[in-house]
Amino acid sequence: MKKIAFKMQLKPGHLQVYRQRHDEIWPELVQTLKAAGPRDYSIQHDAETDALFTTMWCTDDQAMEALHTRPVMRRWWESMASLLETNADGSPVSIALDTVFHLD
Ligand code: RM4
Repeated sequence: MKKIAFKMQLKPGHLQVYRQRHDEIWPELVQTLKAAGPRDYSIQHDAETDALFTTMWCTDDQAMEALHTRPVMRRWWESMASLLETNADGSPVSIALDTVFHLD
């Protein structure tokens, strides 16, 4: 398994709605995410910059890549577009973060 870390950018003033959307995450999306294999998936918010730091353990790179084309993922991203900085294709802007220390 490998650890994946990246950051996304929340648009200012949208934390409450962003949190609520995840509290009410679609069961179909949860199933699709779990089937792709990430474990211990979490998103942390930096109140100073509105950056969203995301970490997860990944078992299958290809399944994770394939997630990006799944209709439910595309619909979720579409529903998130007013909250997050997005790319032209609607996916959230995701900047990879390098691990510089890990104590197991
Ligand atoms: C995030 C973003 C990610 C998605 C999670 C569940 O805000 O849309 O791409 O994996 O929600």
